[in-house]
Amino acid sequence: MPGLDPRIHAFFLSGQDVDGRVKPGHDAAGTAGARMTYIAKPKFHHPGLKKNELGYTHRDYEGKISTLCAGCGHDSITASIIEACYELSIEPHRVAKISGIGCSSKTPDYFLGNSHGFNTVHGRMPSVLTGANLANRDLIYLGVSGDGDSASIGFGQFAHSIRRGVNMTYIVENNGVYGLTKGQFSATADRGSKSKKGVTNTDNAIDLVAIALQLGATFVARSFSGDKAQLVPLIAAAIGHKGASFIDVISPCIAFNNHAGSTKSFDYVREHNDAVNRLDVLVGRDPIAVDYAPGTVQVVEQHDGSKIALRKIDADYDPHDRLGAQTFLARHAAKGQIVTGLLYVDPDADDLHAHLNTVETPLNTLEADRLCPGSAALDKFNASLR
Ligand SMILES: Cc1ncc(C[n+]2csc(CCOP(=O)(O)OP(=O)(O)O)c2C)c(N)n1
Ligand code: SF4
Ligand SMILES: [Mg+2]
Repeated sequence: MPGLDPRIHAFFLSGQDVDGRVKPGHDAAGTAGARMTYIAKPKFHHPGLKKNELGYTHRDYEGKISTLCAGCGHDSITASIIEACYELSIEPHRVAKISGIGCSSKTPDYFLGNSHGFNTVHGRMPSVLTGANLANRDLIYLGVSGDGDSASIGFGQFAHSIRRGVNMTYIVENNGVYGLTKGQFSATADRGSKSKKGVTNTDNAIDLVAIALQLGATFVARSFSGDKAQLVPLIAAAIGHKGASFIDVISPCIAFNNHAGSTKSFDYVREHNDAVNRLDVLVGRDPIAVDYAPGTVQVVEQHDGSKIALRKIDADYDPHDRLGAQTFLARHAAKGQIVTGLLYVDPDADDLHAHLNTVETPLNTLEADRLCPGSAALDKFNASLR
């Protein structure tokens, strides 16, 4: 790499990433020929694979081969995102997937390989997503983040993107630790939970679902990476929702937070999971097959015409009552229960573009004279602000 700063050159040659982990395809010394940062999936597949309305198979919604630890909850969320996009027959080129830094933020590399992607600085996914969304409202925005990325360094960014009502599906892959930097407690770790080495967390936890409700998110859900039947339709419904959709997915880190004493382990979540509803999404075609528990059904129509068929498990739970959802969550959290399902939805919500009355045409297709209408228009606008 001629002309490159020698320190940057050394980094590229090194077998370790910025966090000191051995890069995939490297040995620690970074020997020649081992400098591969990702593993592409082979293109061939069985000719009989099922196709969606666009004629695409699941394989068309996949990305590169995951380099996460085998068994990591994040890989199951990747599989659910692939499934939801396949089921919705989304055109991959219409999706922008944006993430921060962390094992969770690496996952957009493992799904939707034919979509737009931007891996931002740690905790800065929401502002980059907001800017992209304002410039081009025609794309489907998928923000993927971690509990460290969103509840610690990116907490302010998370809050403002939600309160502004950015039209996006914001997914936090929540394992209660900084997985990528080897398992420090994150801000979502419950007070009293124990690290792998037995250290007790003495700080209070941030509940991102409670915060999202308080900040005015218009679609709020919690799920578990191990519950694909619940998670796939939740993601599909969130994508169909116009406004800020937030899904907190408990996603156990098998390397650093899957032991007794952790409240984000597979066993703990299975034992304390209290699902309030199950849903199905209908978009002018067969509903996504889900594993329903018995109960009443309520149909919620969204702005794009898609319908959410909500099967209530807790008959008293009303997903249109923001205040009720907040109290319900707090009461269950105090008992150590993890409430999952669609917790709140406002089917008539609008988004940041509606709040700001922005132009409907994406900026990259707006004619030059409309993009820059000249100094007279600027003078008039400035005068209106005085
Ligand atoms: C500005 C900045 N600060 C700190 C780091 C170090 N760092 C990398 S990932 C990470 C935490 C990741 O945790 P989380 O978002 O929960 O993702 P996980 O790995 O658990 O999926 C930290 C602190 C960084 N890369 N950049
Ligand atoms: S360290 Fe934890 S979060 Fe990261 S890939 Fe491994 S299991 Fe997943
Ligand atoms: Mg984490």
